Amino acid sequence: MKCTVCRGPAVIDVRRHNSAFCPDHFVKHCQDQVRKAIHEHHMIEPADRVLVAVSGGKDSLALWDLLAGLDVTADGLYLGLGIGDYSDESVQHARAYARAHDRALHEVDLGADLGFTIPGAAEATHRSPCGACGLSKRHLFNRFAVDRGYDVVATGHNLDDEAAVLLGNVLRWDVGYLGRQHPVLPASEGFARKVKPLVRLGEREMAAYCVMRGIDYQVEECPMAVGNRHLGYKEALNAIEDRSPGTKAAFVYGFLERGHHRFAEDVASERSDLAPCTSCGAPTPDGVCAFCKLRDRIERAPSDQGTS
Ligand code: Q46
Ligand code: ZN
Ligand code: ZN
Repeated sequence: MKCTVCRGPAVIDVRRHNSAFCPDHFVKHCQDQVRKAIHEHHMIEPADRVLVAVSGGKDSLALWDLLAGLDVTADGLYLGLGIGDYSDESVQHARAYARAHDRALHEVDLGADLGFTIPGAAEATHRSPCGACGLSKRHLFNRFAVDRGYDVVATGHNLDDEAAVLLGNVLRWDVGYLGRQHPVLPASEGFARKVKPLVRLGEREMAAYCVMRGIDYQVEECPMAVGNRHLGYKEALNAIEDRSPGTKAAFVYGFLERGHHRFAEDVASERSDLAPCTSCGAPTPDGVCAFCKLRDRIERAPSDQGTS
């Protein structure tokens, strides 16, 4: 296998691009895809202050590294979810990267700073851990960015993630989620801009990128993900992609080009009907925001569940 660019020995093939790359040109391929995504969707302007949501996994560390390679200086924010050894190890990877590359890493710990953990929240609310986790991440990353003057929150969602979420939304025809599924959510009163610069790169490419750049990352999957719907969609899409390389990209890019605007109008007015949460001040349609309601439910649950 030879590098498509320089004809030197290739170490990875990218079937959807019908290409193979040596290490140097693979890194360049990843940078090109991120640059293209940023440019195409107007994700980041030169003067923006950028906050990367860092989990310690391959995607977020690769994103942080790729942004630096494109001269986008970004700080990181690690959110401690309290998921046992998985969280304990993840934060070590995030800190090690920050130390080695001299980057600022902020940390917020759900247990120490907010009094609950994700397993505790799941138990107290009898709901899936991922529901409480996603809600907490969205709320806390945004709040941190707004409070500290960051313009943009960048997350490591990759092409596989976006394809799996899109498949789930289409299978249920969830038009609200389809209207909000986009690599850029613009800023508005109380919200920083949210961007997904890895939307043109797959999971396998991100793992390979970390290996080639010598980035040590959390290789374990979150134990709470086992058996969730999202993983099932990823497996189904992988089976299709295996037979027809390029299907995931066609699915996601085709939606963004030709489908998204049909659903976006329905949700366009959503953000104009918000008022500050009476408890924390975050914009919400309901008086008290979903995050404060979650915390309230956890606090009311029988003791010994909130911080387990
Ligand atoms: S971290 Fe959180 Fe994921 Fe773990 S609990 Fe679910 S949502 S699976 S990206
Ligand atoms: Zn090459
Ligand atoms: Zn609130």
